[in-house]
Amino acid sequence: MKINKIIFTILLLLIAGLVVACGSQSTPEATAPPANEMETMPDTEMDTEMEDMSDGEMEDGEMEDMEDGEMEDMDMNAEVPADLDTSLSRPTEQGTYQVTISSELDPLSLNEIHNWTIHVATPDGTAVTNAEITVDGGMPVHQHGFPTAPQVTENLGNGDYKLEGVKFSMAGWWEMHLDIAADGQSDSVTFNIVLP
Ligand SMILES: [Cu+2]
Repeated sequence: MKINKIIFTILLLLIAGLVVACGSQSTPEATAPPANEMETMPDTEMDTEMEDMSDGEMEDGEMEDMEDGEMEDMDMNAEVPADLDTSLSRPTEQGTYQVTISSELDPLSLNEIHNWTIHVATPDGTAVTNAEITVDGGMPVHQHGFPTAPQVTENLGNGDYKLEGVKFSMAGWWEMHLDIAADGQSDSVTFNIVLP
């Protein structure tokens, strides 16, 4: 814990230095005491900071500790749009397919690698049994991707496909984006998943 606090303080000093170096705008944030800086920082500066962390100044473990401790005042759910559609069954963007996803890990929890099943059907409900599916995603507010590289590894038949290696490393809003191709057609769909 002591080490984490030292690292946290160093980070705050770095950020303060960055703010001074970046400019002459004397915003209230720039002169705020460090203790309040995390809360009062505008989103753009926060993003910069998160990226800096992921560039290696902090290891994953330390990041988690921070979420548990010093950063606990940051409500990740405040970043989730109020009208976000979190349905796990959605039509693709062009309406080519109806796609339903379900997690083997239920309820979802942080930092557990787990699998999902993807079901692909036509709009009238006929299973699409020969789809090629690629997956990516991440946290749109933080502009970072998945911490793992989830892949469809198995065609289970009846329009079901096994998606392996999903991990959510932070609370908040994640997007899971699927590109689906079959019979010379392709379409995509994005699911919104909120981790508590
Ligand atoms: Cu994030």
